[in-house]
Amino acid sequence: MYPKSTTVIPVISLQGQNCTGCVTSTLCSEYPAIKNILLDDLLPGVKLDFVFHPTIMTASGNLAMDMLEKAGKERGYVLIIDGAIPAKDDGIYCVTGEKDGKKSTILDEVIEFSRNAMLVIALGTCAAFGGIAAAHPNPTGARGVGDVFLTHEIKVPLINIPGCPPHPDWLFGTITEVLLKGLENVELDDLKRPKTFYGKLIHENCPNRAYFDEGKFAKKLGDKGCLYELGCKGPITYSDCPLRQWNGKTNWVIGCGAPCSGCTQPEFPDFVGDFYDRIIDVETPASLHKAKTPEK
Ligand code: FSX
Repeated sequence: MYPKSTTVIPVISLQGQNCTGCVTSTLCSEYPAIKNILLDDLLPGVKLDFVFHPTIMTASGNLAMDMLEKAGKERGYVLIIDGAIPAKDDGIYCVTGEKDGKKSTILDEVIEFSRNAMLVIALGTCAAFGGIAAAHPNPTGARGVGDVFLTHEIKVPLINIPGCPPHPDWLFGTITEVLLKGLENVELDDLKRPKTFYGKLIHENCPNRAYFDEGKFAKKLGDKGCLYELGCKGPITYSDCPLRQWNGKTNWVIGCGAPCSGCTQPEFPDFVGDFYDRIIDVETPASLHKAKTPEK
């Protein structure tokens, strides 16, 4: 039991088609540490209560399904969904449990448990936009939560926290921002991503930006220079990875000398191009110079 003065916010976590990378990443939160998120107040007097979480709960089978059903009858919980939702063939490609002897699919659960939620968070690019699960030829009809909401006319507030995987701060920082400012005051972009974390292109804060501006491009991994010609998707990708970094600010993808894969974008993975393929239609200083120079 919690002190009477504590506001307890129930959290239900559902998992669809995923690699569990989103959960693994966010459970590695360091500031605050995940043990403090699970056991202590997130803000003074406000506590998250993870009532159903397939990866960390000890209950299984009927006990777990009963807990989910009971939690879903209460109003005002936060529903976190990670992984894509296969919609083809009535969602049969992602069965998460049984209810009254019948298979329960993630599609059924998203529809059922979204309706009483005060906020739905689509965690990870698969949940936000379909991601890897929806890559061509998408045999299961995988979709993001927003698409499912459109089809089933679900009008609950939705925030997308893409990333393959997403940074733990993007999830817990967003929940904290909602609690501090109120949902209506959290600024989202057109893709329902919080601007606090996805407000700028990687390109704008990249430590290699000066190389790009000078037209100095790495020709192979390990070279000094901008990684644009080696397939870096930083010029079209919104996230604060260069500033926030990963694993307790240890490093991040470009800091390790690898190109950004564009994983927070709805075009990922099919339409951002292969990992090491140069994105086209980006104006580099060299192409701008060429465009401005009259042909002889
Ligand atoms: Fe997708 Fe997440 Fe990538 Fe994996 O839940 S966003 S494949 S990190 O696990 O769904």
